[in-house]
Amino acid sequence: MSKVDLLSKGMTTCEGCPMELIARAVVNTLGSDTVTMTPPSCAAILTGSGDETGWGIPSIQTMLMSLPAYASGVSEALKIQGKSNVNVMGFAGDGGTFDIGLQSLSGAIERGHKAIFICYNNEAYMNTGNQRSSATTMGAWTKTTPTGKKESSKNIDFMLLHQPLAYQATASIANMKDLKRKVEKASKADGTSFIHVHAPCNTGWKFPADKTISVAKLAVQSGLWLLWEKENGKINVNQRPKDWNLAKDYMKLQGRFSKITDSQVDEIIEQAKQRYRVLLKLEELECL
Ligand SMILES: Cc1ncc(C[n+]2csc(CCOP(=O)(O)OP(=O)(O)O)c2C)c(N)n1
Ligand code: SF4
Ligand SMILES: [Mg+2]
Repeated sequence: MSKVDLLSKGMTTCEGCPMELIARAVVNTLGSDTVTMTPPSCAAILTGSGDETGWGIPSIQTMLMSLPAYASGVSEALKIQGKSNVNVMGFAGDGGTFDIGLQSLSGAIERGHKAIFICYNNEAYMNTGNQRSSATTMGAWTKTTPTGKKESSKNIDFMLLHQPLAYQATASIANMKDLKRKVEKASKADGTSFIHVHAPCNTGWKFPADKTISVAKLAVQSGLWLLWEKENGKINVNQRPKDWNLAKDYMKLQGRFSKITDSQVDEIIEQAKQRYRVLLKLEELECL
């Protein structure tokens, strides 16, 4: 951990914001030799505009569709300057990662730039008022899914298994030690890293601000959010689901699921079980 907090206190994020918590943990783990960038999103609050920024490190406000292209450029420039000790960290939401920035992310991974991409997944376009993204869970209310989202969330982690990532992981604010360990691994990886962090957003998901960590814990314990990593071609599951039925408690805490149907709940749990079964099979392989 760095000795000083590399993200200012008193940012104008919502009370109980998971994104700010993730950003603080990530930047303080990476340390001051880091350059960061955010796209338009809630994370842009951290980067700020004009003369003010919350980061205690160099930061760039990028466009939504091309943060990974900016990161590629910064990474190559640092390489030319011989600054191999500087981390390049992209910090984007699900909209900027799963949807609008996906092409650029895929290109950066394919070229293998040394950069760490953190996706904090709050499952919607929150900064523009809570519109659905491809990461939104089925059945969830958003401004553009007033009767609940009909489609399943995109499984970006499995999609990226087929891209040449030097390090890949999922993480959660329910297990900060695990998150920080993964960030450290990503900083040492020789190539592109991707860490996908669950970000229960009390404002958009409609639960009390003091329940952010409780909601994150229920997601992990219920198996709706699986913690695993892929390193040197090998998959490791880091935390086993405790009880699939906790998925119902997880959803009951959140107003966004007030219109979800029983069959959608069953389908979501079945999909989570299936993802877990696939992960366990992949874990058996020596190299993927
Ligand atoms: C190309 C482009 N399309 C749309 C927008 C408008 N826009 C700004 S922030 C944002 C939401 C981004 O959502 P996400 O990446 O999930 O981050 P969050 O706001 O949830 O933190 C959108 C759609 C934009 N700035 N650029
Ligand atoms: S909308 Fe959600 S992610 Fe955005 S600042 Fe508020 S709590 Fe954080
Ligand atoms: Mg989002």
